[in-house]
Amino acid sequence: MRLSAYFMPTMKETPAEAQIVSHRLMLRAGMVRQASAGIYSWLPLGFRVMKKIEQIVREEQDAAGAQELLMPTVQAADLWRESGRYDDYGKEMLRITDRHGRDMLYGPTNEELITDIFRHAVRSYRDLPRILYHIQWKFRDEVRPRFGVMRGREFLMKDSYSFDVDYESARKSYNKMFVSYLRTFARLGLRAIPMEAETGPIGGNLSHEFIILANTGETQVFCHGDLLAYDVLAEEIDYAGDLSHIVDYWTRCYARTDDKHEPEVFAAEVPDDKRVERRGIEVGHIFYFGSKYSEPLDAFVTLQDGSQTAVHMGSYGIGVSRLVGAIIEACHDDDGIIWPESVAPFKVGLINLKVGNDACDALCEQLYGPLRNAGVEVLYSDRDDSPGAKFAEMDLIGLPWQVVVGPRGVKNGMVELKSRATGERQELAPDSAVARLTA
Ligand code: 5CA
Repeated sequence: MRLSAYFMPTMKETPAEAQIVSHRLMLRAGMVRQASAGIYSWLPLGFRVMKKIEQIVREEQDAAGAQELLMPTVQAADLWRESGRYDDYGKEMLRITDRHGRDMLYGPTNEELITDIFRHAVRSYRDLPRILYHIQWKFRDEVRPRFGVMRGREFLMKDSYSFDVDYESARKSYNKMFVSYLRTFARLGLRAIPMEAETGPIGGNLSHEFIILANTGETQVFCHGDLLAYDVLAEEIDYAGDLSHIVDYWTRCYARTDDKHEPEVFAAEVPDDKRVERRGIEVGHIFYFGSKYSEPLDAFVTLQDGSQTAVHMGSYGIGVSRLVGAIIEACHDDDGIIWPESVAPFKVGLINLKVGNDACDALCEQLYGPLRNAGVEVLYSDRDDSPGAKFAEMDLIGLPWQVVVGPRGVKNGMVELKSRATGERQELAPDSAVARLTA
């Protein structure tokens, strides 16, 4: 993509309304624009990042055996009356009346709708277990939407739902999602720690929040420091096998959000020098709630002996749009964003320091073409701006690699390759730079 043709409305000033760094950087980098309180338009740069996150979430859900479908955003109120949540949900639910006077709502979550799909389709234990998921916009009329996309009113969530015949089987589904969440967040470049958590309006008695540590997080968390060193990607995962040893490993140390925190237990279980008390951002939340929805909504299956049982269910959420902000909270410096390569909107920023200089222009084209042909996503800074402005802009938007082409280097047939994360610079021949970036 040539920057001269790209829609990326960056800002030099720091927007006054943004209180936290991720919000400031997202506005400055031209990733989002507020449409109204807690509701955002995603501009091309931000949208690219969100799509990459979505794809990693999808790949890890699929690997765990979950199947993707798509439910609508607008739901009928009657279904929520059946579960009893229509009134319970309170003012957070956006209620809508259609032209026929029917009560509708913009879904804040989908337990009722998925249970409705399931009860009409499945009658026998033979059709279980199943895990279904979708990636869809939600609306919650939060009292205080804030911090940009971190606590929005409209936000993109991946929500999965599991259906099993009994607790043992449901626990296996829960474990699959638990492990797939660990892998998902690690692939996004994040260290997310599963913590015992309250279940709130979703319900049930078994639940973990996946938390990344950040000073701007909204939750106070307490955990054992050893959890910060675990590496899940090093492990071979067999989703068909028993995953309980991995879940046990990740849950044997103290890790709780403030709702579940017990200071005496924390003090007794965790040595002084290992106690971590920090703020955290909730990027995922998983729940097992048994028959909380299947019973009132009449989602029963017939077992082998002919008896009927309400299906055991769980639900599993990831805040896809929140993750864009959360990753920035975890990955930035004073100059701007530092994208992990897996979610970067482009891998390479190609900087032409002297647009209009024949040798510089030609060398840039000589890099731009082969990189693109090799499938590398390149943003080519081809506008006639000052070098300082170009460097600042590239650092702000945080692409992992910068290739700098200037008149001095061109004379010697060299370009400069800079890593945004480490700041390390290297002089290379253009071919070597291409080879390095396509390796
Ligand atoms: N039905 C369950 C799981 S599918 C559910 O709704 N869980 S949740 O309420 O915990 O939301 C799941 C995830 O969505 C959260 O972990 C968080 O990352 C994200 N999320 C929740 N509320 C917001 C919000 N207002 N803005 C942005 N992301 C949010």
